[in-house]
Amino acid sequence: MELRVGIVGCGMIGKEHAKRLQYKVQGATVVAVCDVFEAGAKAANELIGGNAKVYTDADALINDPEVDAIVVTTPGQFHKNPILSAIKAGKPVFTEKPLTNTAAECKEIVDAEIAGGKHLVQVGFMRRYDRGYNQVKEMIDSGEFGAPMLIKCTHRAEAVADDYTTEMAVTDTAIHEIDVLPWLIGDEWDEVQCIMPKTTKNAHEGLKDPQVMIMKTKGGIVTVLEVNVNCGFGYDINCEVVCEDGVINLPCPSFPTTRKNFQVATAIEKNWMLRFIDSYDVELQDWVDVTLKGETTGCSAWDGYVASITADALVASQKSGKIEKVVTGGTPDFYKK
Ligand code: ISE
Repeated sequence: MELRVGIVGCGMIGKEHAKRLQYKVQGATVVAVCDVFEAGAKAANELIGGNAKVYTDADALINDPEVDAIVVTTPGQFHKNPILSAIKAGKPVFTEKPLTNTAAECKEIVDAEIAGGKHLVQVGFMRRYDRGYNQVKEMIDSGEFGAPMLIKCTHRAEAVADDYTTEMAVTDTAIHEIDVLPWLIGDEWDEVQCIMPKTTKNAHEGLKDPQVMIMKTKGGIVTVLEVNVNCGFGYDINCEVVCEDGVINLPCPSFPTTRKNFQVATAIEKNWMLRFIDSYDVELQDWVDVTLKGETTGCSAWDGYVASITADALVASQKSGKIEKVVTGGTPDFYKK
């Protein structure tokens, strides 16, 4: 049986996922694509062989009886409506991260899913499918290194577009660490703070970059995260977990090391799509497999909501400079695993 998928949002990641679902993932066919800009939807359709229906109205795609499941790849601020429409139509929906850009909107989604009584939403936090992060999780879970105490992370990118804002350092970038680290260590965020060092000359007007985010879990584990999105040299994701009996370090995946001109050099990945390409493949294959069985997996709407509550607290700290509390009110029974 094939899962007939409709894609809402045909920008860069929408086109990538369309190709991935059509040509790499087993068990799925992209039968419809939608973008408010018809040219974008048509371009996505061409990339997958030209046989999908082309829509400019997301609700029309979602309610098409030939579409079994939805993938939402619009920009984050436009995630809410298609997700709510998919829930209303009773169709499984995979949305790219973040669930939405604000906790208030995420809450609407969580409430709608609970009211519908069926788990339909999966949020695309692809790092949960990355081989390296999974190995780190296994090592932590083995207990061999003792309890984690401190996590030191960098989230660096070569450069960002002019419409990238100071808040997006949290809602678009740090949101990955906000989601993946509690999953990694089996804990929950308790309080967070954002500190602004001197801004780089490479940041565009009005953008504060780099930023340092300090986050503490209920269990007392402290994370120090450097977000630095105009570093100029590549996409540099590092995560070091300092435990009681040892240290687990997840560096960038390895490239050959060369020696020439009195230098030892190793390449670094250019961007996030290349760094996490395998994780995206595994993630969407898993979503298709599980959806075909009528089940859900991975990061739930509740997980996406909790990530957004944490992001809101960090954005508040960007403004206040103070430590801000992360208050979730506790996991509803519907989402308890
Ligand atoms: C982008 O949307 C991503 O999800 C990347 O993983 C992240 O590194 C980047 O900062 C975001 O803009």
